Amino acid sequence: MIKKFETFYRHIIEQERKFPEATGQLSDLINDIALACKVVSLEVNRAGLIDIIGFTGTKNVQDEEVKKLDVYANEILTHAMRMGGHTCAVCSEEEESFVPIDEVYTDYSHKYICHFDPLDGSSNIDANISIGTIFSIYRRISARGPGTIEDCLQHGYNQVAAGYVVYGSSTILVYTAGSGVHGFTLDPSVGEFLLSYENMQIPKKSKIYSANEGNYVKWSKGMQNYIDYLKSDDIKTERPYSSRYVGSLVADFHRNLLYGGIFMYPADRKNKSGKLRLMYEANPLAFIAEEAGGRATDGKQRILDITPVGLHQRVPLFIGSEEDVINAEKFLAG
Ligand code: P6P
Repeated sequence: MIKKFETFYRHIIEQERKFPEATGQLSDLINDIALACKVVSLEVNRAGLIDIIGFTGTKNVQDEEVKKLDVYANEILTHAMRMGGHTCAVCSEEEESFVPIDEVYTDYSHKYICHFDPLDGSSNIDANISIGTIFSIYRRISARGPGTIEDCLQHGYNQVAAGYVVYGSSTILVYTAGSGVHGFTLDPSVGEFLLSYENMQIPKKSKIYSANEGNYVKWSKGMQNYIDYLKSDDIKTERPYSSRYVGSLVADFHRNLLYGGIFMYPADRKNKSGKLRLMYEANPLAFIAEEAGGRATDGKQRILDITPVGLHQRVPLFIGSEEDVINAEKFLAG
């Protein structure tokens, strides 16, 4: 079968043409993010050579050591959003609060909000393990001017687009704007993201589970029972499953999207709300997972239905193959 030779830009424009009322601003915004991620990819791939690996000596709002590449990625993405003219505010995992954006260009309505985790999995940077950028786009609620906290704290089901870029053996961008999930591989020789996965669908059932079993003793009995179930012998239900855990959400999610799998970061007796953040990790990946025929909940509730109360709110996350997530929920309720 001849594969389409389609750039990300062309794909976005094709999608836009399906909506006659579209002004092209969302297309511009998504392309601005893709350009920023190409720049980040350059630095991620050069980090070992130009000594920006290592700590800045500062800590972010999560009280985590900030790596130089984190800071760089955050600056690139925030600058791209500020200069792009299509967002009225951006919310970053690296920033305490949202960054309101004054109207740079009067001819744009600055009608979107963007949340992003500029460099997820950054603790893996100097081990040369895949890391990633996650983004999530909403329409603003306020009428005009710089964005407000109400613009930024919307339910995940209001997202108009979401995606991630995984910086690994190759740089791959995966996104959805509500019409399927599509993946693009960066060809560094031409500097373009080229279509490599069209209409991605996550297998309904898998044989892979991803969880940090170092937390086993802190998990609820239901969670422990589920992991024990996955590790026990039963040919009929293709158990035991394989355990795959990179410790970089984007890398684990991307593998499970391609091969099937369930990723779990549950609450535990130390982290009562789990570790991962609702607005710039769980919501964007949940939008993608559902568009790809998968499922994403906090163990009970659909991630996209969770009412946000804070920009850095954490939630337990069960995401991936639909049947596996449903089964996990049964054990958790048990
Ligand atoms: P743990 C990386 O720090 C991250 O936020 C996610 O990318 C990853 O899935 C998770 O934390 C790993 O957490 O506690 O297993 O090291």
